[in-house]
Amino acid sequence: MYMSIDERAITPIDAAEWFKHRSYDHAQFSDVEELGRRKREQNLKVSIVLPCRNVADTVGGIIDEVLAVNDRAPMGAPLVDQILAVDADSEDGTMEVAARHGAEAYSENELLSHYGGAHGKGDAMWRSLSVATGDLVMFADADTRDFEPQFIYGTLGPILSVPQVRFVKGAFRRPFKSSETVEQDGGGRVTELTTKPLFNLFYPELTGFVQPLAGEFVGDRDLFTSIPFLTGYAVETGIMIDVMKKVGLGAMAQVDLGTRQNRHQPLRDLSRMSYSVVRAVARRLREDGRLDQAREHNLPEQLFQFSDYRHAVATPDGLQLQEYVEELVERPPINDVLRVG
Ligand SMILES: Nc1nc2c(ncn2[C@@H]2O[C@H](COP(=O)(O)OP(=O)(O)OP(=O)(O)O)[C@@H](O)[C@H]2O)c(=O)[nH]1
Ligand SMILES: [Mg+2]
Repeated sequence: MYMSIDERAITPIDAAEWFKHRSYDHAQFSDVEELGRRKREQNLKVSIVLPCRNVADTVGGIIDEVLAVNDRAPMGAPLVDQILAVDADSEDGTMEVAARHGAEAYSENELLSHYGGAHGKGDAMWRSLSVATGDLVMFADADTRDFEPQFIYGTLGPILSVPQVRFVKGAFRRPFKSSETVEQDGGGRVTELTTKPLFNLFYPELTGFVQPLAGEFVGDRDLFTSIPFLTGYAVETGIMIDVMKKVGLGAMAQVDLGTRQNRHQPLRDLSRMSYSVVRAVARRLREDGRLDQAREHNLPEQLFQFSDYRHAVATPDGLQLQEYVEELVERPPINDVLRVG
């Protein structure tokens, strides 16, 4: 039990400060033997959860990669002790593939079944906590084509090596591949167009995260079991906000995992995904009484006029936090102006 999670001093730190001290690179943790020893010293077990919906073509390779990393760890100290695939009753044979490659495969609907049928990705992740036994729980999307070993050791690296760190989010470049071209950073459109602008406005502490919606992250089981989970695609947004409230930004980290290519959904499907993110943020704001405040114009005027836009990005030279000054001025109805003249 991490007794200190609730009591841990929550020191509010600025996103730029945080970015400097809590951004890591997977290469810092490539000594898998050393990482395995650290894990053994701390007597920690690790579960990895793969939420799956029609990923028969990718999930097997990901499980193989996890097992290959385990083979590089010291005898008796694998990095990952339990591999869980939590499947949306996919019709493409995902469950069978996952089980054949060595995962414990569950239907999301059979876990905590008294809650009825599962509501999307977030619900599957939440239900997986009822069967995840590790002290640390790592999540990873199961639709990644180029799943590399560093996705495992890179994500686990900071949490196994830096005592203050209790939550680690993956960061990466996301190319956008169309039939003819590859645009190096064209992926992650919901993140760029919805999450980052919303965080800039309402949760500036979180603006240092390059991929706040990444499905690759790890945290203490005690942490994940003590926060609510939003269902569907709202889950990552909710976790970011709730983890920050629970353990503070200083206990969160990000790690550059390189490049990640996954399936791209059509733009019109992203609109709904975007809406999930907006709803997650609105829900938290309402709970904190901040939506009403905004309506009463109690937010500082300055926020509406001058606002630095912080943009965390992964580049060929590593992670960077760029800052732009965005001025938003409201002109009065021009009738009012012209009438005066
Ligand atoms: N169990 C379960 N898994 C899901 C569900 N929806 C999505 N997933 C899985 O969750 C992971 C991420 O879902 P995606 O739909 O790829 O979402 P995304 O990666 O944010 O979106 P893209 O950028 O379009 O890939 C994948 O492994 C999916 O198979 C669901 O309803 N239930
Ligand atoms: Mg995906």
